[in-house]
Amino acid sequence: MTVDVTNATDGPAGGRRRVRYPEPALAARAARVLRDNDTGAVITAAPRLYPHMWSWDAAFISIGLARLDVQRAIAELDTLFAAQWRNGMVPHIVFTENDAYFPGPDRWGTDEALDGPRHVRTSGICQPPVHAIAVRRVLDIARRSGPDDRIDAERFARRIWPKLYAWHRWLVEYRTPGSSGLVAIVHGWESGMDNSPRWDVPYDGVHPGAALPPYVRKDLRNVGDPGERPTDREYDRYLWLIEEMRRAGYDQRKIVANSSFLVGDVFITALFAMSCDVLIELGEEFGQDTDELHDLADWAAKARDAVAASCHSVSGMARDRDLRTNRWLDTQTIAGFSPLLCGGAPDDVQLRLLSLLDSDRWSGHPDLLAPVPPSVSPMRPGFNPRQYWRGPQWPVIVWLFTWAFERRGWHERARHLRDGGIRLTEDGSFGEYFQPFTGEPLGSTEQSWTAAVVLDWLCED
Ligand code: 2M8
Repeated sequence: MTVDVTNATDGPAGGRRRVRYPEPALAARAARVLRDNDTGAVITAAPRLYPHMWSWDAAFISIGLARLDVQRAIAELDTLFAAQWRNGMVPHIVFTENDAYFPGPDRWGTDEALDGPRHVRTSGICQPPVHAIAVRRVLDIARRSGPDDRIDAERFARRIWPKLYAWHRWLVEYRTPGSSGLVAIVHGWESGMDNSPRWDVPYDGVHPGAALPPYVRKDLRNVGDPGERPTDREYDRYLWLIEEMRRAGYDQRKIVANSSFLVGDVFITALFAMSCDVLIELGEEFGQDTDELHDLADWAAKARDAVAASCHSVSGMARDRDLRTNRWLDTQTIAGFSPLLCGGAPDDVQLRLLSLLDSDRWSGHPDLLAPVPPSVSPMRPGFNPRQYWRGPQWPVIVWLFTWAFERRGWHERARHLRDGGIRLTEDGSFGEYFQPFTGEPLGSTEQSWTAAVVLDWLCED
């Protein structure tokens, strides 16, 4: 589909009666969101709530951008990787000059960190490693769009490959402690699913000290209802973990050894396995060093094994592991389906997961507006259809499943999810997340990554 931005007529977005934009108009609106959120230097994650560049948002955004302008997509990923830390970490936020978000760079205090970049200010943690997937997608789109785009994207893929490898190596060297083989996070924000019930038990072990400097939240100014965002109690814990890291001078070894939160994240581990596969394919194509390709194959195999080993013996759902207490964390969240993303689980487990995903506990719940999985099962006690990662549906997560299912050869399933994703987002609000029963957009509207994945779906061949 050719996207005509002049088709982006203004109209009600997410009002009382849900509008349904036809696909060309929806694509045009999505394109306009990306254009409007472009500061010239970066595309912000959202216009008001998130006025900076976020790591995994930038990856998804580059995929949507590639549908409009391959050069701009490449520039976005180049900007993110220019902020890569010397040890290989890709930071979760690259800050712009805008000070409307808290915690900003002063609170993170990474300027003195030994490994941090010097020319730009960043946060001191990371986010899920989906960047190789984005590079692959940008390259594939560019190859279909014309010879100039193809040449540029191939040069770019070759150039960024060593940076991606260094990023993956960092995750293995610093973030795969202990014997579970799961990639560990030291803050719920690293998972991207900030206040998911996945983290409730480990956060119980985080006790903000009296030394927590006072702070004022800014996020609540930018959402209609504070109930859509994490609570103040949760924020105290988020901020306390930052305090701990600051005191450790952002030294990863110290943080992993001592921080009050250390969890093996099964969803990140599955994404890591898939991203390593993609990096191998790209590396083979562009003649990268065979030792490095072997490393990636080894890391992917170990990550897959770790995901498979985490599966619950009855439900089959994959589990995170609290690495401070050495306990599995049993929660009914979307992360439980991680083996469907990366594969590697025994056939019977995979079949159980597929039928669970289709059941009324998940995508087949009769009251869903769109048949795509919510962040938490609507049948789970504590499911909250409006609050952040505790129930709503997230288009980017749906995109990840469509991408993985397509790659696994499950075309019909991928198409079904993609259609559900369009149904969810066709109101043209590009909500950050959606109330699963009504389709009401929640959190921010004009969220860049939502616009990006919708564009990618709509422009698919
Ligand atoms: C949300 O996270 C930030 C903190 O990183 C926040 O709530 O302030 C999450 O949904 C995260 O996954 C996302 O990358 C970020 C920007 O969209 O917002």
